[in-house]
Amino acid sequence: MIDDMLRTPEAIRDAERWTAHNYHPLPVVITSAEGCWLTDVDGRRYLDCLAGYSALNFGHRHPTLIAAAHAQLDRLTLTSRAFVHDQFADFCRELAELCGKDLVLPMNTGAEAVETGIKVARKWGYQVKGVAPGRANIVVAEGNFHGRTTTIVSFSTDADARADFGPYTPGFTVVPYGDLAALTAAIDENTVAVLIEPIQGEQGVVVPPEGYLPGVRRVCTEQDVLFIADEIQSGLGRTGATFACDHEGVVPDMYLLGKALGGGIVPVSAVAADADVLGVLRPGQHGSTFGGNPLACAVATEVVRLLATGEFQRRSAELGDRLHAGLRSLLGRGLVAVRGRGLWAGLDIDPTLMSGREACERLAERGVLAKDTHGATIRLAPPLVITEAEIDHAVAQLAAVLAG
Ligand code: IF1
Repeated sequence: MIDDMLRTPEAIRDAERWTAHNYHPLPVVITSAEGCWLTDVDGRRYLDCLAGYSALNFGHRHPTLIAAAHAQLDRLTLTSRAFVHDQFADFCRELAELCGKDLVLPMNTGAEAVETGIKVARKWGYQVKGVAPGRANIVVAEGNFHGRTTTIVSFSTDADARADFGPYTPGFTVVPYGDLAALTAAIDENTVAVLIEPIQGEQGVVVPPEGYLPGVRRVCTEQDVLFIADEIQSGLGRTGATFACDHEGVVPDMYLLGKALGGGIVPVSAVAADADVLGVLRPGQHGSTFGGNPLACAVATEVVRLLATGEFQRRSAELGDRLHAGLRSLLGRGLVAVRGRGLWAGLDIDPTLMSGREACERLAERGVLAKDTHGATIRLAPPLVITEAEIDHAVAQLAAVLAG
């Protein structure tokens, strides 16, 4: 009887009827959100510990970002890059300064930033490094996740992400993540770049061994190879620093950014690099209808200004310590491993207890939303506006789920 009164089942049926089934979402239907809290169509509230896969670092509908969006909506939303607009320079300059780079190329989705990075690295390889035409190679890592385009899945090691999408794009060499010797051995005269996540997200928030990132930096410098850091998920405050690379004092040749850059309001991604790299592009060689549009720039400029204060990075570091201490207390009490940095954690649940999916379903029943990655691994990535009490609440609900 009670079920018939709930709006959730019908809303899920409707959604499933009219969409491709490329996701298996949790059975929750969200209708509103603020900060870290979501409300579903039946009035139930949830603490968001996924944050849109790190696209909601500033929480749902951060007032500064919403205000910037509203103001721009009432002025100008799209011009295409055929013309300039008055929000463009501020966004590119302020993001370039945040990254310590000369130039920014704005796109929309993370995959577009990754594809842009691949194209620029190849062109740089031919025109600057002198790699033989058509021979450019990029070294990538096992367990990578860089998006869903056919070129990107060509070098994926995840069968679900890659199977039956061939023929695949050549020009990529896969090496074990965290293995500097293997990466070094894979570099030859045709290598134009190394493309890695400083922390692997979808693989389960895998932090590489101390010294790996500085090693990649050194080898790329020595071999005249571009170090491309995919900070689309790890960047913009998530790990307790502006970029995950910052923890080891590493500056890549190219930052790939996305997700939180759009403030959880509009898709905004970007490539940031110096002129000797991004300068290889000439008019007509790359572009995007919506890339760098006025609404995106207005929101993303405010995102950059929020990050420029360092407040969110500090929160992520300090509250991340509290989160990880709480999670480590569950080792041996249902958790077999905890990984991560700042307000970003990958948890391996004892597979004899339950799957990651089941854990997330039980967490949802207790009003906490999280997402499994593979098998018995779940990730926690709450908005960086979460409070100590909310962190303690999330850990307590996880403890209760694991205790059965
Ligand atoms: C899905 C997770 C997956 C990314 C990194 C580029 C992109 C992503 C490091 C592409 C996107 C999203 C995509 C979404 C689920 C989520 C994800 F890792 F975040 F959990 F899939 F692995 N680089 N990650 O994490 O950015 O084109 O999506 O804007 O596709 O299921 P995008």
